[in-house]
Amino acid sequence: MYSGAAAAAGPPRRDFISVTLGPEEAVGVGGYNNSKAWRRRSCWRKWKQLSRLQRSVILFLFAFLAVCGVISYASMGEAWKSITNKSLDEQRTEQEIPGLKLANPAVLPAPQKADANHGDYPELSLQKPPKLPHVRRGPSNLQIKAPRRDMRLKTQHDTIRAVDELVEADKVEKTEKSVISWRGAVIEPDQSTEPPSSKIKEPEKPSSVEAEDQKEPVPINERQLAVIEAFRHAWKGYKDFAWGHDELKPLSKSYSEWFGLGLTLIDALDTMWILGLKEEFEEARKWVANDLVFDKNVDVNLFESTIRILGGLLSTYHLSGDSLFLEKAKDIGNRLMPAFKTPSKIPYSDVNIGRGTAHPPRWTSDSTVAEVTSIQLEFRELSRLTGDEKFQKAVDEVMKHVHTLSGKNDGLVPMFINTNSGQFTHLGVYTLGARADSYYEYLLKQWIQGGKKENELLEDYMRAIEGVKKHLLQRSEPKKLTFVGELAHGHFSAKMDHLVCFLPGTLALGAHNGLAADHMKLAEALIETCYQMYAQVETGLSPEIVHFNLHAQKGHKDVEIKPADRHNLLRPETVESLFYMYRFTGDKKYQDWGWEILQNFNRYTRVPTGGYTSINNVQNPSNPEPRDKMESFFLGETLKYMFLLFSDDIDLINLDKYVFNTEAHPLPIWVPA
Ligand code: DMJ
Repeated sequence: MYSGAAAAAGPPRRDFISVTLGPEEAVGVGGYNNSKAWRRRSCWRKWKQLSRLQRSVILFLFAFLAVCGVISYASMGEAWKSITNKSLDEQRTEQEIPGLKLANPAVLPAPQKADANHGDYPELSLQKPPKLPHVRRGPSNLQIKAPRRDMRLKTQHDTIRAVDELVEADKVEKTEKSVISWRGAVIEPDQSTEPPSSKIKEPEKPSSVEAEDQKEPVPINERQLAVIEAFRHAWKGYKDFAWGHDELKPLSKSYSEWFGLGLTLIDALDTMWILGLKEEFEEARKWVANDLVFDKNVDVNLFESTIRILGGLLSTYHLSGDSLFLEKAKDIGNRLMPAFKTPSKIPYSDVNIGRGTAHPPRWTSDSTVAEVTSIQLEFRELSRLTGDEKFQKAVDEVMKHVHTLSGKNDGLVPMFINTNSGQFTHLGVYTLGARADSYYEYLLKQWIQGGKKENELLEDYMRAIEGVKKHLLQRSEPKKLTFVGELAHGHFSAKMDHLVCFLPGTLALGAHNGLAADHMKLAEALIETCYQMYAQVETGLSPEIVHFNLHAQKGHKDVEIKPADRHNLLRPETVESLFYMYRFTGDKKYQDWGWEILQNFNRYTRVPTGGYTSINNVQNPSNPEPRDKMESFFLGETLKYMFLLFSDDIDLINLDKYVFNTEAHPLPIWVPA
């Protein structure tokens, strides 16, 4: 296109594109005049000079450009929207664990790069995470530090790879250096948790907050890696031969059923979380989501299913933030409630969770004292989470009733209680072992859980420890080990169950919470005794029951073992107490003792094809007589306490924020210290 005026002035024909009316052309005609009217007139003149075809082409061109403009505006908007949404999604996903469909962000340790020791395990070198902005989400009663998903998962895989390599290279006993670090789950201390109100309220949920006080990560060390390896070996056996069943029979490569509820799997959930075994955890989670059904015509023991199943689900809910576990906990909690429908409100031992009926054992209407007084932490927590008081009311009533009962001996309780009369039965026998043990443990732990306000619980606990000192403490010969015996109708017996070895840990926990300092002294003496129950035995593993020598005899040790008592069920109590003792004193000898015990479990109870087994004879290293059973508490408790014992991270299940139930499932303290 060209301008006729411009052509008359003799400029070269201009290009079609140069239809724009350039100032030089105007200047060429009549000098520079940039007034709006002049420009309008000049444009109009030029427009009129164009042929119809040219005008049509220009109009078409304008129309085309306008349409293009509208279309591209619309698609840019979409693109912008999706960019914005994507970045929000990414932010959200960073606080979730893939595959877990978490209702709330996970709360356990964010594995992080260890700065030191890169040389030995270069593949484990992780970077120090960048500081993330502080984000507070969810209800304020439990503010828990959130892990960083990317770091956590990376370290998990690194951890597992490290374990594999450790096994392959048989480095377990050679390498001293730490390689991976974790930060423990922490409930923010500034937020208190109130007991349930009388109204049913929205479920309490764990919530997360990014760490404000980013501490240097504490590396996972070689001994912890050995625990992870042991756990994976045990899990392999369970997975290969007993998946979804209660217990593994590792020798016959099969399983046994007790309640038919996947007991080992549920007991092990929070251990897997704490050890960082997320792949195993996710697989187990799928089983819980798809296969765990409580609507079954099956009798379960109230105590065992409360401490293992309800406790395991609640703690896993707290650690993972995954509401699936709370839903399952509510379900089993409700199904256990018929147990409390007794004339005395002292619960029956057994409940049919499908039919909603409960009953005592066939031969008696008694329940065991330890059983009816060691379900409180779990039901109280269930009330707090659901806002439904009925759970807490039922178990508090039991404690209040037991508080008032006669038949105690300086705070020591008999072993049985009648569900009709509500009175103790079989009076006159006192033990800290089977049938009474966790009564004492839960007095202290409920007091801690509830924020140290429930004075009757403390009173009963303090009185009972005085009763222990007065009636049950003795010293053995030749080593003068302090031990807790039993009293039967005024006669002292120098018999001590391995179960009693929970006591040093509980005493230490009490002392840590401000109770008498002499409780700590007693704890130190008793844990030495529990260790000797291992060390003085041929396999280095404790029997179920020992008898202590009260009189020195040539060639005799402190510990005597009767043939019926020389089995070992992979129990946790000594390792549990070692964990508390190490946490509160920092004395490395407790870690060393635990390490010896782990090695002896590996030596005498490990089954090559997967799993660990109870043994019949701790006195025969050449044939410990495997029993072909791996108890669920080996994964739920023993290995968990081992891992925690070997950790130097006090925030890995901080004892000012969590209280462990008697099956080693950590539950939050309502008013953390
Ligand atoms: C576990 O089920 C619990 O620790 C309970 O309190 C006692 N018995 C076993 C472990 O020995």
